[in-house]
Amino acid sequence: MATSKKTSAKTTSAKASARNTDSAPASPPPGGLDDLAARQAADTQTTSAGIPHNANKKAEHGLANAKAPPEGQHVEPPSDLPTASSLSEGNVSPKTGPAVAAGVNRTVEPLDRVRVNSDGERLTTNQGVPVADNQNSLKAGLRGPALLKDFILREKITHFDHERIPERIVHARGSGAHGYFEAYESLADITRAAPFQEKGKITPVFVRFSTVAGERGSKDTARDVRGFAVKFYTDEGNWDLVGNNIPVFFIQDAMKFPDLIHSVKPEPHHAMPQAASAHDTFWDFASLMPEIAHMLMWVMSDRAIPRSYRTMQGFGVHTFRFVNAAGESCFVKFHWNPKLGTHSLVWDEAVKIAGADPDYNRRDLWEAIEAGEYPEWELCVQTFTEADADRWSFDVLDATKLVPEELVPLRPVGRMVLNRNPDNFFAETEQVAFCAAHVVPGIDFTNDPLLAGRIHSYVDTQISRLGGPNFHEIPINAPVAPVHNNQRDGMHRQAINRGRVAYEPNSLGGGCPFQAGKAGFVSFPEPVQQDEVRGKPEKFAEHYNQATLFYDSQTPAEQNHIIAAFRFELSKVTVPAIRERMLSMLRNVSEALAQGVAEGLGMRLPEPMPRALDNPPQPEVATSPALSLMFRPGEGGIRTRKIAILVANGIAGAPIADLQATLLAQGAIPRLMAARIGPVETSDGTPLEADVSTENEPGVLFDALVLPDGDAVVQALAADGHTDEHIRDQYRHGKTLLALGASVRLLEQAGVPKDGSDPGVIVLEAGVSDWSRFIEAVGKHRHFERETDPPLV
Ligand code: HDE
Repeated sequence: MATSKKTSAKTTSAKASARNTDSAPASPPPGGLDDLAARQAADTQTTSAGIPHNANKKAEHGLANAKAPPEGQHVEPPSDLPTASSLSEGNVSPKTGPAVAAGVNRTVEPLDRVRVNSDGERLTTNQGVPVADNQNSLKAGLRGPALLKDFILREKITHFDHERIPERIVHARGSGAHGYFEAYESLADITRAAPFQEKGKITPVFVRFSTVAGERGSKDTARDVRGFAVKFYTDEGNWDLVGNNIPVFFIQDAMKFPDLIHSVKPEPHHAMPQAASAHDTFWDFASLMPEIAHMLMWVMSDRAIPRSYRTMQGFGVHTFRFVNAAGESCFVKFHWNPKLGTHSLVWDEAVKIAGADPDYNRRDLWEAIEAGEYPEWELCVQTFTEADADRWSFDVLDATKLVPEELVPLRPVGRMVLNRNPDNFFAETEQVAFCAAHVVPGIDFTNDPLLAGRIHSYVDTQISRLGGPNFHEIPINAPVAPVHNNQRDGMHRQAINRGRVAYEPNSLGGGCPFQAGKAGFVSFPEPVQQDEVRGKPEKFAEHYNQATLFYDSQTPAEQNHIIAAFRFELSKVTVPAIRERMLSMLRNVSEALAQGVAEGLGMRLPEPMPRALDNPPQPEVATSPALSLMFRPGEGGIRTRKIAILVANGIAGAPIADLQATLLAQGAIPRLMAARIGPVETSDGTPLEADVSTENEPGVLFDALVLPDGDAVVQALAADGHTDEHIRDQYRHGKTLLALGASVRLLEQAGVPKDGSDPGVIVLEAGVSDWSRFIEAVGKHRHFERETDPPLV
């Protein structure tokens, strides 16, 4: 009797105390009560008692922990009551929904959770209030003053007022797409990174291509390095490979990045020029930074004016580390090779396209994906050991150096396919936040001093661009891997974290979320035992060997383009001393290059620039064919090539229709071009319709040109100045021309040689409809063998 009294007194007291949030009895509450609050107290006590002390504390010290940290202590609570935010979480409404299940974080669920489809829906305000009239503001009388209480107008205008966010400091102009990465094989022996653990493993990706210097609305075809940033949504968190289309960089140390960017951006006093390096401040800086020599070779080459994002390589640039499950590491360099091969524009063409279609590369990417011509790249790695790196004449921590493929061949490890355009440019492409610090278990950094600055910079810049610390919750940035931590609050917080525990270690949350131990990201324990200094390693002082390697590995046409690019850029410099300094630098790269540029500028060659290193080491490799754009012609063929077929009234329609159908069947985009869009009168009654005009899509936007047969047509085209311009541009830019029958006159009029020696100028007799030579010539991309400087036409 006495016992039961005691029990019931304890029960009553437990129930009473469970209704307080600020104190409780000294002894543990009894379990098994039918009272929710008291059960919560009891289960909380049981959970907390399950972690009587911090058993991991001892193991936190010493090297063993660094290599293999233990898993965090955690226990399973007897019910979900201890970790609940409140006892009222079971009261659900259409807004709250049910309580969240264990381990669930909806902020990382697939993007359909935030996608909006307004098909068939009525218009509402942001508060969900149906809008009756979207045409008129609220007024006191039809001709009266507008009223301040028009909350609908004010909400609409206020939102509009804030529709822009700051653009990226660099890489402001960009285009993105979704896709996937597929592993060819398991790389588990060298890395534990999730995308490489098994053959056929698919990892979703989002990719953004960009230019660097121009503002958000600048032209796509500026001479510039292109960003090639890939966000892998891996099972173990996001891995961002934030690379470029050029494998080396301008500078060696993050300390110089703001200087580099200030020099290339529009000059601060008058904000000119836009998206261009051809001005004093860039070349002033460049000519004082000899480590830039190698990168200058790449950006003055046609690599800096790609034909398409689909036809450019990508590179991780820095040396990274692969780390396997046993903690063993090797160095790794990443390469993306496009299936379509590497193809570029030529400068005169890039300049004209900038006016005709500033969205040239963006449009190309969008259209290819819409057409089901999914862009594809092969991911290749170069892996090597610390001992290999020590032997080489250059330092693998120096981002102005590459590892020649002759030293370490490329190993293909998977492919990336871009198969989905974004639903909304702003929500996805603009708000995506790449970060060089986003690595996953199995990928680690090296001590590259440029990379170190990047590990800091990206998060920092996003905090102001995207308005606070929670930009990782913007749907495009959220990982597909679960996210559980104690980071809380801040601007624009989306996640509603349950419960009262926001710290670790804890016992009240059963220890959760607990540290993953060696299943988590374990930094490679690179030994560091040196003095704290500001300085560069000795090998960083060699500035020219790889610039020479690059120049010497180019085909003659590519070398000529490099000379012409330097000539153009330096001719825009207004201070002769800067030109002179640049020429003296070029003499250390190649006498032929320096001589060519000097001639183009009407200058004498100055003395070579004094070198930072008196006795430079012998390079391992003198030429590397892989550095030429011509090395990777790709699959060839004419898929997605744009071909203009000129038409005019009076044309024989049948051969044109046949040619168009043949080209289309092979994946090209043949378009009928006339002075005006609309139906064309054909001599044989075949229905033809011009869908593009010489005015709305100038010829420079096409990869090839077809001139039609027929006296009347040729006469009409000969009388239109656009025809001449189109033919000349095609010829000058190395593109393929096909003249049918009488249209050979148009070639003559434009001054194009048609002696049969140029495989890209094809003349077919009237009535001949064998298109194979034309198709083969278009597949070659360009016919540089016809090039002269200055151009013939
Ligand atoms: Fe970047 N870079 N970078 N960079 N970078 C940015 O981050 C920075 C460097 C690259 O499509 C910024 O979100 C520093 C090398 C790409 O959104 C910023 C240094 C390489 C993109 C930044 C470098 C890159 C960026 C600007 C020297 C090639 C665009 C906006 C230490 C391996 C990603 C942003 C996208 C963007 C800093 C050098 C590639 C300011 C400090 C080398 C592709 O954080």
